[in-house]
Amino acid sequence: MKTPVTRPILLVVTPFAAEALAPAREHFEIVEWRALPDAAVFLRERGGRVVAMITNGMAGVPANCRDTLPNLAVIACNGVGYDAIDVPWATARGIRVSNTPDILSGDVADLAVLLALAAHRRLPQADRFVREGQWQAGPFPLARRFWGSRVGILGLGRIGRLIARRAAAFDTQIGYCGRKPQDVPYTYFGSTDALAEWADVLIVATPGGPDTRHLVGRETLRALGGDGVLVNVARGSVVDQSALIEALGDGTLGAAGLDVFEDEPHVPPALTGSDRVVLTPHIASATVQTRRAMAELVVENLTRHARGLPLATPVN
Ligand code: 8YV
Repeated sequence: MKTPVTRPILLVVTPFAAEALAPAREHFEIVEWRALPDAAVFLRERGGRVVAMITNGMAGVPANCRDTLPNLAVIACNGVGYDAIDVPWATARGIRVSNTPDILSGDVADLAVLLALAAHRRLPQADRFVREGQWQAGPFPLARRFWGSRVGILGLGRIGRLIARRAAAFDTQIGYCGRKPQDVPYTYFGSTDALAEWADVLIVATPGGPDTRHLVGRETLRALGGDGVLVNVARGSVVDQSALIEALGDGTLGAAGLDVFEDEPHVPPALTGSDRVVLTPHIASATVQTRRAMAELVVENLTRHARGLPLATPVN
């Protein structure tokens, strides 16, 4: 069989496991966006051959690709959140978009509970206390209890529901806020601030994007209170980070466990230097098993597209 003179290109914008790409090689020539010596030259000379793209919910479609890839037909988002991808723009151009729902929910929920526990019991501070030899000078200060607390979940979607299930095992009461009440045995609150007023710990599990930008602001943090804990495993954009820093600084808020930030990977010194926070580098889905499953699903969506089949997990 003759090989076509030009092969369609799959443009890989964000870091992606090379071994997972094997099934895609049958259909596409793979080009790593970050390895290109000159993106402008690539777009000019080979942009017309790009039919598929892998990106994630933070990077989206690079700005200089929006009008330079006339044959782009599918964008596979390596993540459940696709807030940085302009889906209406893609749909208007007939570009299919997919994401990776469900398979990462358990890991994200695990990390949410881990951060809630670690922020309450001050796990990193206690670890440092032992390592730095401070124990010989006296005991570690008392922390706060997590079990039995009121856990408010902002966004009771697939991930929020798993967080609720896990948190309930700690004999907590569960409240939630979302677009509408659901058929669940948890207490519904009609606003973020009302949920925060009730809750001891507020766990953010809502999608990112313009609709939820700064949903957690100064008032929410004040309502959560000086003994309250904020956990964010969603997107940095959902929390007003300046208000959070201020609230942690003056004791308006007790503590925070954060996996996501407003300007990743940059985390301001006011957070890295704070004794009231537990910080992780956006790792909620970062286990070997889940990242492998995500990569396989991304590639499955691309190969299904190449075969003219419906996508496995379409967004539009
Ligand atoms: C990943 C995520 O860190 O699924 C999401 O929305 O933010 C995370 O799972 C990211 O997408 C990695 O590419």
